[in-house]
Amino acid sequence: MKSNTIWWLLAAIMVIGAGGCGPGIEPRIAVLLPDACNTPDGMVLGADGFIYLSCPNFNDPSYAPRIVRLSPDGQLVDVGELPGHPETGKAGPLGLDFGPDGHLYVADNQSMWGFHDHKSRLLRIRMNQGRPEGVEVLVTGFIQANAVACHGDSVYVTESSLDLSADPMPSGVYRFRFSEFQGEPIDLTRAAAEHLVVKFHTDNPDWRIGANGLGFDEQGNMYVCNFGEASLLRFRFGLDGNVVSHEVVARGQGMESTDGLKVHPRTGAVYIADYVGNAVHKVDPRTGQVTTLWKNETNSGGLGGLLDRPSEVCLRGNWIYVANIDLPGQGNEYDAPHTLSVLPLR
Ligand SMILES: [Ca+2]
Ligand SMILES: [Ca+2]
Repeated sequence: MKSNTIWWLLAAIMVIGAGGCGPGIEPRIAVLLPDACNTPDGMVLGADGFIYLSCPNFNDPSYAPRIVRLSPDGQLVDVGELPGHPETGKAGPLGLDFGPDGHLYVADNQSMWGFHDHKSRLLRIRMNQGRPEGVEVLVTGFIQANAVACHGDSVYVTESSLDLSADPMPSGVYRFRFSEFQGEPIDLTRAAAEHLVVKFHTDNPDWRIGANGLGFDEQGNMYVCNFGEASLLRFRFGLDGNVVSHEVVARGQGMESTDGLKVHPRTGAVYIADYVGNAVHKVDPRTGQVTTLWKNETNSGGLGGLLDRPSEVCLRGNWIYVANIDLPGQGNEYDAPHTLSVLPLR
Protein backbone atom coordinates (compact mmCIF):
# COMPACT_ATOMS: atom_id res chain seq x y z
CA MET A 1 0.00 0.00 0.00
CA LYS A 2 2.75 2.37 0.95
CA SER A 3 4.74 1.75 -2.25
CA ASN A 4 1.55 2.27 -4.31
CA THR A 5 1.19 5.72 -2.75
CA ILE A 6 4.78 6.57 -3.68
CA TRP A 7 4.18 5.50 -7.28
CA TRP A 8 1.07 7.66 -7.50
CA LEU A 9 3.03 10.60 -6.13
CA LEU A 10 5.82 10.05 -8.65
CA ALA A 11 3.30 9.79 -11.50
CA ALA A 12 1.65 13.03 -10.38
CA ILE A 13 5.00 14.82 -10.27
CA MET A 14 5.82 13.59 -13.79
CA VAL A 15 2.46 14.80 -15.13
CA ILE A 16 2.96 18.22 -13.55
CA GLY A 17 6.43 18.41 -15.09
CA ALA A 18 5.13 17.46 -18.55
CA GLY A 19 2.37 20.07 -18.24
CA GLY A 20 4.85 22.86 -17.76
CA CYS A 21 4.11 23.75 -14.16
CA GLY A 22 7.29 22.22 -12.80
CA PRO A 23 10.87 23.46 -12.90
CA GLY A 24 13.00 23.55 -16.04
CA ILE A 25 10.71 25.53 -18.34
CA GLU A 26 12.63 28.81 -18.04
CA PRO A 27 14.96 29.89 -20.83
CA ARG A 28 18.71 29.62 -20.47
CA ILE A 29 21.57 30.88 -22.60
CA ALA A 30 22.15 28.58 -25.58
CA VAL A 31 25.19 30.53 -26.70
CA LEU A 32 26.83 33.70 -25.52
CA LEU A 33 27.50 35.61 -28.73
CA PRO A 34 30.63 37.68 -29.33
CA ASP A 35 30.39 41.42 -30.08
CA ALA A 36 30.80 40.48 -33.75
CA CYS A 37 27.26 39.02 -33.48
CA ASN A 38 25.62 41.85 -31.54
CA THR A 39 22.21 41.78 -33.32
CA PRO A 40 21.14 38.15 -33.83
CA ASP A 41 18.00 37.62 -35.91
CA GLY A 42 17.07 35.08 -38.63
CA MET A 43 17.66 31.37 -38.00
CA VAL A 44 17.23 28.17 -39.98
CA LEU A 45 18.13 24.58 -39.19
CA GLY A 46 20.36 23.14 -41.91
CA ALA A 47 20.40 19.53 -43.11
CA ASP A 48 23.82 19.31 -41.41
CA GLY A 49 22.21 19.87 -37.99
CA PHE A 50 23.71 23.36 -37.62
CA ILE A 51 21.51 26.38 -36.92
CA TYR A 52 22.44 29.15 -39.37
CA LEU A 53 22.05 32.63 -37.85
CA SER A 54 21.94 36.10 -39.41
CA CYS A 55 23.80 38.87 -37.59
CA PRO A 56 23.10 42.20 -39.34
CA ASN A 57 24.82 44.05 -36.49
CA PHE A 58 22.50 47.06 -36.56
CA ASN A 59 23.27 47.62 -32.86
CA ASP A 60 27.03 48.02 -33.30
CA PRO A 61 27.90 48.53 -36.96
CA SER A 62 31.63 48.62 -36.22
CA TYR A 63 31.27 44.84 -36.76
CA ALA A 64 30.49 43.65 -40.30
CA PRO A 65 27.15 41.93 -40.99
CA ARG A 66 27.72 38.19 -41.09
CA ILE A 67 26.24 34.70 -41.00
CA VAL A 68 27.36 32.24 -38.32
CA ARG A 69 26.26 28.70 -37.46
CA LEU A 70 25.72 26.81 -34.25
CA SER A 71 26.85 23.17 -34.23
CA PRO A 72 24.73 20.38 -32.71
CA ASP A 73 27.02 20.45 -29.65
CA GLY A 74 26.70 24.22 -29.23
CA GLN A 75 29.89 25.52 -30.85
CA LEU A 76 29.61 28.79 -32.77
CA VAL A 77 31.35 28.71 -36.16
CA ASP A 78 31.75 31.64 -38.56
CA VAL A 79 30.28 31.30 -42.05
CA GLY A 80 31.30 34.69 -43.39
CA GLU A 81 30.68 38.40 -43.88
CA LEU A 82 28.14 39.74 -46.33
CA PRO A 83 29.23 42.33 -48.88
CA GLY A 84 27.57 45.76 -48.71
CA HIS A 85 24.96 47.04 -51.16
CA PRO A 86 26.74 48.88 -53.99
CA GLU A 87 24.87 52.16 -53.27
CA THR A 88 24.42 52.10 -49.47
CA GLY A 89 27.54 50.17 -48.50
CA LYS A 90 25.41 48.23 -45.97
CA ALA A 91 24.03 44.70 -45.66
CA GLY A 92 21.11 43.81 -43.39
CA PRO A 93 20.68 40.00 -43.35
CA LEU A 94 17.41 39.06 -41.59
CA GLY A 95 15.40 35.98 -42.59
CA LEU A 96 17.12 33.08 -44.30
CA ASP A 97 16.26 29.60 -45.57
CA PHE A 98 17.88 26.79 -47.48
CA GLY A 99 16.61 26.13 -50.99
CA PRO A 100 16.33 22.65 -52.51
CA ASP A 101 19.65 23.45 -54.19
CA GLY A 102 21.38 23.56 -50.78
CA HIS A 103 22.12 27.28 -51.06
CA LEU A 104 21.08 29.95 -48.55
CA TYR A 105 18.42 32.49 -49.55
CA VAL A 106 18.78 35.62 -47.42
CA ALA A 107 16.70 38.81 -47.06
CA ASP A 108 18.90 41.92 -47.12
CA ASN A 109 16.92 44.60 -45.25
CA GLN A 110 18.26 48.07 -46.05
CA SER A 111 15.37 49.86 -44.33
CA MET A 112 16.85 49.03 -40.90
CA TRP A 113 19.88 51.08 -41.98
CA GLY A 114 17.60 54.00 -42.89
CA PHE A 115 17.36 53.30 -46.62
CA HIS A 116 13.60 53.05 -47.19
CA ASP A 117 13.57 53.67 -50.96
CA HIS A 118 13.39 50.18 -52.51
CA LYS A 119 17.01 49.27 -51.71
CA SER A 120 16.28 45.95 -49.95
CA ARG A 121 17.09 42.71 -51.74
CA LEU A 122 16.96 38.92 -51.84
CA LEU A 123 20.42 37.33 -51.96
CA ARG A 124 21.61 33.77 -52.52
CA ILE A 125 24.75 32.59 -50.78
CA ARG A 126 26.13 29.64 -52.70
CA MET A 127 27.10 27.05 -50.08
CA ASN A 128 29.45 24.08 -50.21
CA GLN A 129 29.85 21.91 -47.08
CA GLY A 130 28.83 24.79 -44.82
CA ARG A 131 31.18 27.29 -46.45
CA PRO A 132 30.13 30.20 -48.69
CA GLU A 133 31.30 30.29 -52.28
CA GLY A 134 29.91 33.64 -53.39
CA VAL A 135 26.82 35.83 -53.10
CA GLU A 136 24.32 36.48 -55.91
CA VAL A 137 21.69 39.23 -56.03
CA LEU A 138 18.39 37.61 -57.07
CA VAL A 139 15.79 40.33 -56.46
CA THR A 140 16.06 44.09 -55.93
CA GLY A 141 13.46 46.74 -55.05
CA PHE A 142 11.97 45.55 -51.74
CA ILE A 143 11.20 48.27 -49.18
CA GLN A 144 11.61 46.01 -46.10
CA ALA A 145 12.53 42.42 -47.07
CA ASN A 146 12.15 40.37 -43.89
CA ALA A 147 11.48 36.60 -43.64
CA VAL A 148 12.38 34.00 -46.28
CA ALA A 149 10.84 30.55 -46.81
CA CYS A 150 11.59 28.09 -49.60
CA HIS A 151 8.70 25.82 -50.52
CA GLY A 152 8.16 23.67 -53.59
CA ASP A 153 9.44 25.37 -56.72
CA SER A 154 9.58 28.86 -55.18
CA VAL A 155 11.05 31.12 -52.55
CA TYR A 156 8.69 33.38 -50.60
CA VAL A 157 9.71 36.65 -48.92
CA THR A 158 7.71 38.88 -46.57
CA GLU A 159 7.61 42.59 -47.40
CA SER A 160 6.94 44.32 -44.07
CA SER A 161 5.63 47.46 -45.78
CA LEU A 162 4.36 48.01 -49.31
CA ASP A 163 3.77 51.73 -48.63
CA LEU A 164 5.30 53.39 -45.58
CA SER A 165 3.05 56.46 -45.87
CA ALA A 166 -0.29 54.60 -46.06
CA ASP A 167 -2.56 54.18 -43.03
CA PRO A 168 -3.55 51.44 -42.38
CA MET A 169 -0.29 50.16 -43.80
CA PRO A 170 -0.26 47.46 -46.49
CA SER A 171 2.28 44.63 -46.50
CA GLY A 172 2.45 41.18 -48.02
CA VAL A 173 4.35 38.21 -49.39
CA TYR A 174 6.21 37.92 -52.69
CA ARG A 175 6.81 34.62 -54.48
CA PHE A 176 9.62 33.91 -56.94
CA ARG A 177 10.01 30.65 -58.87
CA PHE A 178 13.58 29.33 -58.69
CA SER A 179 13.43 29.01 -62.50
CA GLU A 180 13.10 32.82 -62.75
CA PHE A 181 16.60 33.37 -61.39
CA GLN A 182 18.44 33.55 -64.66
CA GLY A 183 20.38 36.54 -65.90
CA GLU A 184 19.64 39.94 -64.39
CA PRO A 185 18.04 40.27 -60.92
CA ILE A 186 14.25 40.68 -60.78
CA ASP A 187 13.45 44.36 -60.15
CA LEU A 188 10.36 44.77 -57.95
CA THR A 189 9.98 48.43 -58.84
CA ARG A 190 8.89 47.07 -62.25
CA ALA A 191 7.64 43.54 -61.49
CA ALA A 192 5.87 43.77 -58.10
CA ALA A 193 2.29 42.92 -59.10
CA GLU A 194 3.09 39.62 -60.78
CA HIS A 195 5.08 38.42 -57.74
CA LEU A 196 2.84 39.60 -54.88
CA VAL A 197 0.76 36.60 -53.73
CA VAL A 198 -0.90 38.03 -50.61
CA LYS A 199 -1.52 41.52 -49.26
CA PHE A 200 -3.05 42.65 -45.96
CA HIS A 201 -3.06 45.66 -43.66
CA THR A 202 -1.77 46.68 -40.24
CA ASP A 203 -3.56 49.30 -38.18
CA ASN A 204 -1.35 50.08 -35.19
CA PRO A 205 0.16 53.56 -34.82
CA ASP A 206 2.69 52.30 -32.23
CA TRP A 207 4.06 49.42 -34.30
CA ARG A 208 3.89 50.11 -38.03
CA ILE A 209 5.28 46.71 -39.00
CA GLY A 210 3.27 44.33 -41.16
CA ALA A 211 4.15 40.96 -42.71
CA ASN A 212 6.95 39.37 -40.74
CA GLY A 213 7.54 35.69 -39.83
CA LEU A 214 6.80 33.15 -42.57
CA GLY A 215 6.60 29.38 -42.90
CA PHE A 216 4.79 26.39 -44.40
CA ASP A 217 3.23 23.29 -42.87
CA GLU A 218 3.47 19.80 -44.34
CA GLN A 219 0.18 20.33 -46.23
CA GLY A 220 1.56 23.40 -48.00
CA ASN A 221 -0.41 26.00 -46.03
CA MET A 222 1.46 29.28 -45.67
CA TYR A 223 1.62 30.96 -42.25
CA VAL A 224 2.45 34.67 -41.97
CA CYS A 225 2.79 36.89 -38.91
CA ASN A 226 1.18 40.34 -39.01
CA PHE A 227 3.47 41.94 -36.43
CA GLY A 228 1.55 45.11 -35.53
CA GLU A 229 -1.81 43.30 -35.30
CA ALA A 230 -0.26 40.56 -33.10
CA SER A 231 -1.87 37.98 -35.37
CA LEU A 232 -1.04 34.76 -37.19
CA LEU A 233 -2.52 34.38 -40.69
CA ARG A 234 -2.91 31.24 -42.81
CA PHE A 235 -3.24 31.11 -46.58
CA ARG A 236 -4.16 28.11 -48.69
CA PHE A 237 -3.19 27.75 -52.33
CA GLY A 238 -5.19 26.12 -55.10
CA LEU A 239 -3.73 23.73 -57.65
CA ASP A 240 -3.06 26.66 -59.98
CA GLY A 241 -0.90 28.33 -57.30
CA ASN A 242 -3.40 31.09 -56.55
CA VAL A 243 -4.44 31.86 -52.98
CA VAL A 244 -7.88 30.38 -52.27
CA SER A 245 -8.32 31.23 -48.56
CA HIS A 246 -7.14 33.79 -46.02
CA GLU A 247 -7.78 33.12 -42.32
CA VAL A 248 -6.79 34.78 -39.06
CA VAL A 249 -5.70 31.72 -37.06
CA ALA A 250 -4.99 33.67 -33.85
CA ARG A 251 -4.81 37.26 -32.69
CA GLY A 252 -3.82 38.60 -29.28
CA GLN A 253 -4.60 36.04 -26.54
CA GLY A 254 -1.46 37.27 -24.78
CA MET A 255 0.49 37.96 -27.96
CA GLU A 256 1.58 41.62 -28.13
CA SER A 257 3.34 41.24 -31.48
CA THR A 258 4.13 38.38 -33.86
CA ASP A 259 7.68 38.42 -35.24
CA GLY A 260 9.54 35.30 -36.44
CA LEU A 261 7.79 31.91 -36.63
CA LYS A 262 8.55 28.25 -37.20
CA VAL A 263 6.06 25.47 -37.93
CA HIS A 264 6.81 22.16 -36.22
CA PRO A 265 7.17 19.71 -39.13
CA ARG A 266 5.44 16.85 -37.28
CA THR A 267 2.78 18.43 -35.07
CA GLY A 268 2.01 21.51 -37.19
CA ALA A 269 2.16 23.71 -34.07
CA VAL A 270 3.34 27.25 -34.84
CA TYR A 271 5.98 28.76 -32.54
CA ILE A 272 6.20 32.56 -32.51
CA ALA A 273 8.70 35.09 -31.14
CA ASP A 274 6.89 38.04 -29.54
CA TYR A 275 9.26 41.01 -29.78
CA VAL A 276 7.04 43.50 -27.96
CA GLY A 277 5.93 41.06 -25.25
CA ASN A 278 9.36 39.47 -24.65
CA ALA A 279 7.68 36.12 -25.02
CA VAL A 280 7.51 32.89 -26.99
CA HIS A 281 4.10 31.47 -27.83
CA LYS A 282 2.74 28.29 -29.37
CA VAL A 283 -0.38 28.38 -31.55
CA ASP A 284 -2.51 25.29 -32.09
CA PRO A 285 -3.21 25.34 -35.86
CA ARG A 286 -6.57 23.55 -35.43
CA THR A 287 -8.12 25.60 -32.62
CA GLY A 288 -6.11 28.83 -32.81
CA GLN A 289 -5.46 28.60 -29.09
CA VAL A 290 -2.34 30.45 -27.96
CA THR A 291 -0.14 29.01 -25.21
CA THR A 292 2.52 31.34 -23.80
CA LEU A 293 5.60 29.20 -23.21
CA TRP A 294 7.64 31.98 -21.62
CA LYS A 295 7.39 35.70 -20.96
CA ASN A 296 9.56 38.13 -19.02
CA GLU A 297 9.76 41.87 -18.43
CA THR A 298 11.19 44.29 -21.00
CA ASN A 299 14.81 45.34 -20.52
CA SER A 300 15.83 42.10 -18.85
CA GLY A 301 19.26 42.61 -20.40
CA GLY A 302 19.10 38.99 -21.51
CA LEU A 303 20.77 37.97 -18.26
CA GLY A 304 20.86 34.25 -17.64
CA GLY A 305 18.92 33.53 -20.83
CA LEU A 306 15.98 35.87 -20.25
CA LEU A 307 14.40 37.12 -23.47
CA ASP A 308 15.64 40.52 -24.71
CA ARG A 309 13.46 41.59 -27.65
CA PRO A 310 13.16 38.13 -29.26
CA SER A 311 12.71 38.32 -33.02
CA GLU A 312 13.04 34.72 -34.20
CA VAL A 313 12.63 31.12 -33.11
CA CYS A 314 14.21 27.93 -34.46
CA LEU A 315 13.32 24.32 -33.59
CA ARG A 316 16.03 21.69 -33.14
CA GLY A 317 15.35 18.36 -31.47
CA ASN A 318 13.49 18.98 -28.23
CA TRP A 319 14.50 22.62 -28.02
CA ILE A 320 13.27 26.05 -29.10
CA TYR A 321 16.12 28.45 -29.84
CA VAL A 322 15.34 32.14 -29.61
CA ALA A 323 17.32 35.04 -31.15
CA ASN A 324 17.35 38.15 -28.96
CA ILE A 325 17.80 40.98 -31.46
CA ASP A 326 17.83 43.53 -28.59
CA LEU A 327 17.01 46.62 -30.68
CA PRO A 328 16.81 49.74 -28.48
CA GLY A 329 13.63 51.79 -27.91
CA GLN A 330 10.14 51.49 -26.38
CA GLY A 331 11.52 50.47 -23.00
CA ASN A 332 14.52 48.39 -24.07
CA GLU A 333 18.19 49.27 -24.02
CA TYR A 334 20.72 47.56 -26.23
CA ASP A 335 23.01 45.86 -23.75
CA ALA A 336 25.33 42.93 -23.15
CA PRO A 337 25.04 40.01 -23.10
CA HIS A 338 24.13 39.19 -26.73
CA THR A 339 22.49 35.79 -26.72
CA LEU A 340 20.52 33.01 -28.23
CA SER A 341 18.19 31.65 -25.56
CA VAL A 342 16.88 28.10 -25.48
CA LEU A 343 13.64 26.67 -24.07
CA PRO A 344 12.43 23.09 -23.87
CA LEU A 345 10.04 22.25 -26.73
CA ARG A 346 6.52 21.61 -25.55
CA1 LIG B 1 18.19 44.80 -23.75
CA1 LIG C 1 21.06 42.10 -24.26
